Amino acid sequence: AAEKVHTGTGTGQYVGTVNVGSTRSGSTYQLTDGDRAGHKTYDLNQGTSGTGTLFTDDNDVWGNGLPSDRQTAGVDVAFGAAATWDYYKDVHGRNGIRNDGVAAYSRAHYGSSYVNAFWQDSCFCMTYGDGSGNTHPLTALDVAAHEMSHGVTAATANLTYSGESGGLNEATSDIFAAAVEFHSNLAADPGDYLVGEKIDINGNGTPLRYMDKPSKDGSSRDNWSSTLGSVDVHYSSGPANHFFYLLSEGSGAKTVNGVAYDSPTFDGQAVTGIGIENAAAVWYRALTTYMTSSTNYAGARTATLSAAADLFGAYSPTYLAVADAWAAINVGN
Ligand code: ASN
Ligand code: ZN
Repeated sequence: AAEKVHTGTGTGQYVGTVNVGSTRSGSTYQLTDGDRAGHKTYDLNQGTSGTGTLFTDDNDVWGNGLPSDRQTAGVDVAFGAAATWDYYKDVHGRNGIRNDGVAAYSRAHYGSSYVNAFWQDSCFCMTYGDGSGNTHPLTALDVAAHEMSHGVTAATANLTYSGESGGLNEATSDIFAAAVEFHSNLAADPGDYLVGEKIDINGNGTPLRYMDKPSKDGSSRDNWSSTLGSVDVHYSSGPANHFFYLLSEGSGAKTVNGVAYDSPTFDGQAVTGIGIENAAAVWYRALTTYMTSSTNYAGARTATLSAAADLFGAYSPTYLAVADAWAAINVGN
């Protein structure tokens, strides 16, 4: 019978050296996290279907930080799943993605040079490619949190993945990716309002997305406009990401964990930041209590105002900051 152990350590490419949840089975260890409902991490070995093989190891020391060691990606994604599980449980009292105590599972090494990662409700699992040259895997902490949060959205508001609701679906994943990263407080990957900054997906050191000024990626929108619903959901997420940055940190230039931000606002609307923990609490309650599959940006505004009223009081300073942050992206003016 498998016996739970707590002694696994691993070195990922992005997370550094961390604890990983493993389980001993006979004379080997498995990457099965007994502390988090038995979440399993599999090696797809460049395949694109099934589960491949469960990562196993003979001494419970996993990966070496280099992509040439197959276990390295396993460490990053297992840690990402654990950190995201812990975040939802410890911060929001959510017991797993569906709040039913059941673990999802993770699959690393999907395909060859596959530059993406994805969540699927059909398998209740997330999957990660190895990136360009199989050396820039899409296995960073914020990517794992982003993908798992698609599962949370599907289990709650179930925002339709097109038009404005699709942008809000994408933004929800970016918002909780940032929240998980800050909450995890990893020396190797401190919290920021960038998405995918560890991967070097563009080969020039830039991240995939910027929440303080989404248009820095060349495609995302900074503010709501009547044409927002016609752009890709990874770009119509921009205004909601921008809202979340402004609500967390406020308008004006600011440096957080060594990253400099200067967030523009619509019509110069000033916003007083309430901190990322309060901002995430508002978004989580809005997502799980008020948003529905057809919620658009105007509906997200009323959902977050209702959430802020519940949590902090109607017309409290926090409630008013939420209203100001929406005005700062041209919603509710
Ligand atoms: N990685 C992408 C995402 O989570 C996959 C997709 O386009 N759905 O958004
Ligand atoms: Zn996504």
